[in-house]
Formats: sequence, C-alpha cells, structure tokens
Amino acid sequence: MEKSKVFERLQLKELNPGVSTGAVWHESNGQITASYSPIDGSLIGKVQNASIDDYEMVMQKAQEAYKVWKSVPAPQRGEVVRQIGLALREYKEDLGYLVTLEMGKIYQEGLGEVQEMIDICDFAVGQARLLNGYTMRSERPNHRMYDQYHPLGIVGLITSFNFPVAVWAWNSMIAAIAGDVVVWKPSSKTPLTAVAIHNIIADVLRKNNVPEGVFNMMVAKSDVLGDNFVADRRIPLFSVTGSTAVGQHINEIIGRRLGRSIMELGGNNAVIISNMSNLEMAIKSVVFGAVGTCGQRCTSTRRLIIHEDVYDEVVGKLKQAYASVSEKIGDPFEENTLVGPMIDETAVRNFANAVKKAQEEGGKVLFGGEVLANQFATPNYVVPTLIEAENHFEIVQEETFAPILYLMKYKTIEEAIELNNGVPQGLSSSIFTLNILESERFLSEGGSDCGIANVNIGTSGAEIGGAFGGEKDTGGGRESGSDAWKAYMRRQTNTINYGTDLPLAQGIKFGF
Ligand code: UN1
Repeated sequence: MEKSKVFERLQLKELNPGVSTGAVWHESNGQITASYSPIDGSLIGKVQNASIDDYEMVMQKAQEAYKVWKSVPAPQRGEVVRQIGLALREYKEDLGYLVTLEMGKIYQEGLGEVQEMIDICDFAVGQARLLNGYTMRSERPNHRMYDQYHPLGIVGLITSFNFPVAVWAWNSMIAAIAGDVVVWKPSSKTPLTAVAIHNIIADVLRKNNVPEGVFNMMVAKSDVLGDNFVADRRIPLFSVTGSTAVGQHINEIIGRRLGRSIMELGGNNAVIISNMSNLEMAIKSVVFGAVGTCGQRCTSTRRLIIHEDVYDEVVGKLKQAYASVSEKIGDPFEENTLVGPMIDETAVRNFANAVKKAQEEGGKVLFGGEVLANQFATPNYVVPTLIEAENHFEIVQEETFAPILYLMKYKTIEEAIELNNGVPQGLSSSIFTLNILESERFLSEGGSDCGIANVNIGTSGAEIGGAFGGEKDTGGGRESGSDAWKAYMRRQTNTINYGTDLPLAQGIKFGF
C-alpha cells in the first residue's frame, strides 16, 4: 500500500483539524500536535488541537445533541451503528495501515484492531433491540414493578495509544445505541487515527441526519483537556483506558463529584503452565501474548508460572521460540515481521530500566534485554526478553508496558494460583492444563482473581463479546460485550398502582 493513497482515501492532510462534532470539522486554535511514526521517525501529519473555547463549544453541541439522540428509538440508533460497521469494512485496510504507521503494531494486528471495531458494531446493532430490564412481582395487590434502562447523557472517553481505534469503538458504539453522546479525547501519540475515524463515519452521520454532537472528538493535551474535563459535572460517565496512576488520579476527581467511571487500567497478566498441559499450545500462546504488539497490550503476558517438572523444558522451548521471533524484528509492514517498534523512546527507556532493575533484584536474563539502538531508523526496537525472576520483586509487581516476560516456578496448583493473584493488578490470566480439576479450580472463587480467566488460550486477544476489564488496580470497569452496556445507561425501578387502594410496602399501617 502507498501512504499517499491511503491518506487520500482517509482524507488526511499535512495539517488536520482536531475538533469534530461528528461529520463537521471545526477550526480550532489550540497548539499543534505532530505525529511521528515510531517505525522510522518520519513526520506523518499534524493536528490542530482544541483550545478551552473549543471544548466549551463541543460540550454545548453534545448537550444539545443528547436531547435529540436520547429520544431516537434505540433500533434506529442501531441502524446508524450498522452503517458505521459497513463503512469500517470498506476502510479496513486503510485504517489498519494507519494504525500500524502511527502506533507501530504489525499490519496483521492493525487489521485485527479494525476487525474488533467491526465486530463491536455488529454486536451493538443487536444489542440496540435488547436494552431490556426485568419485570418483578410486587408484594402489593394490583401493583406492577419493573426496571428499565434510560440513556445516561454525555460519556467522556479517554483512550490510549496502544489500541487507538478499537477502544473508541467499544465505547462509542455501545454508548450510541444506549442513547448517549460521546466526547472523546484520543491519545496525543495517535491523533491521526482519531481524525481518520471521524472522516470515515462522517458520511454515515450525514446520510442519517445524526445531529452534530453525538460523536465528538478533540485532540488536546492535558493542559486543555485534563482535570477540568474529568471534573465536568455535565459528564455523568467517564470511560478511561490508561495506567493505574492516571486512573487513580482521574477517579479521585470523578469520585469527589460522585460521577461514574469505567476504569480499564494496568494489567500484570500471568499464564500458568501445568505439568499436565499441551506444551506446544502453551508455548505458542505465551509467545503471542508476551511478544505480540511488542508487549504493549493491557492484556500482554508478563509473568509465566511454570510447574517445576516442566520448567527446564519450557525454558528451553521458549528460548528457541524467542530466538526465531527475534529474527523477525523490524518494519511492521513487512509480512514476515512479528515484532515492530515500541511507541517511543520513553517506552524503550522503561524497557531498559525494567531489565536493569530486575537484574539488580536478583533476576537472570535468559534471553534478550537489548535495545537495538542503531540497527533501525529509530531506536525504538528492542529484543523480546525472558527473565527468571521472583514474584515479589518490586519490578515484577509493576506493569512495564514492554515485551518482558518474567519466569517463575511452582510446585502445587495452590501455589500457582497464589502467584497468579499475588500482584496489585487483576486484568487477565490463563492456565494451560488438560486436567479438569486444575482448570476448574483456576476458574472457581478460589482461583484467579482477574476479570479475565482463560483455559488453554493466552491472556491477550479477547473477543468483543465478553465484558472486558479487571479487578484491583485494573480499576474494576467493564466495557465492550456481555452486559457491559448497562454501565452506559441509568437504571430506573418503576412501581405502578393500578388499583384504588394505597397499601404500603412491608405491611406498614399509616391511617389518618
Ligand atoms: C488493551 O490493550 O487496552 O484482549 C485492549 C485484547 C484486545 C484488546 C486489548 N482485544 O488483547
């Protein structure tokens, strides 16, 4: 594919507007964000940021649009989402290309990310007819009770560089069918993908007369869209993807005003490899989980808990696998490449510091650890790394957003589960075992404490049909599939008296 052609189709220019209320771009006067490709450091485009005045304008549009959108029948809102799904199919290769160019993940994963957007569109279309509540039996005669879900209002959306487009779709498509409107602040590291999305959906919005203000996007740094954004009482719900530290800060502000939040924060995901597992499957999954997306998924495999009987065998096989993967580091557009660049030099520094710290704490590097500072056009390329470590090491307890896998041994399944759970985070987890007692124990209330727990598949690459998110320092939020839609709506319990008496609940007498 040719960059200029892709840019033409995605209507991207050298300098792009960074404030959209759906189909309309607004001139803004904030500073300019330049986007450089992590692949070769080239400037790929610029975006004119929002200013505080632009923010106010967008919020007003969003408020006005909400008044209209919330009363559009949900299946009609779903019809708009269906058409967005069709538009995304049309631009799948172009948008996938741009994700790779701007974020650095390999093209296969860029395409996969767009597919995740398409999938959630399809899911949301069906869900638009299923925003169901319960009917309850009243304890009083001639009374009826039920609960129903109403739209909530403006959803504030903060996304991260690593899934620059899919996480927008998870949230925006569900919010849209729920009758909400979205104000999105994309990562400043990946502003062009956000601009491209709005170019892709613009036609659909226009054709369907969707009011401006339903899908809003503003590129801005946190001095313009920061604490003021999350403190804004006009926004009842925030959905935030980012580090635990960022999430804690944001949640404090939201908590003070008793706003709602869906937090999807750091993970420190482990795979347990049992002595009763299919090792070939385990190794393949672990390598994809630890090395895929250059270790920059929230769900990346960061710890490997290996039964002592198969430890040496697993280490040997992993080293072999890492050696062959390491021959495939490079340009993420090349078909053979499996490991692209990290997002930027700060990420590389974090990688190098973690390797150093692990060694200082007593860890042993079994493979990799190097930064490939001179081999490529940018110093953003690193060698995927295996480190023998202990779970209690400070560095192992932290999430380092890099392709580092810490290996440790266990004797009993109880010990393995304890290690799995023995970190502050609780996003994803897996066990590889062919033993039903072990797998059921891992999935029981005494098993994994994570939001995602898998058997014989890895920690990453979740399907959109499930609710996505995790416990403890991961923040507790759930987005995407299952009944995650409920978080985007307000629940109301209704009791209706169709009799002529006024009996009180709990049998209370109150005569006068
Ligand atoms: C993320 O890294 O924030 O489960 C999202 C996965 C992807 C989504 C990851 N479907 O790995």
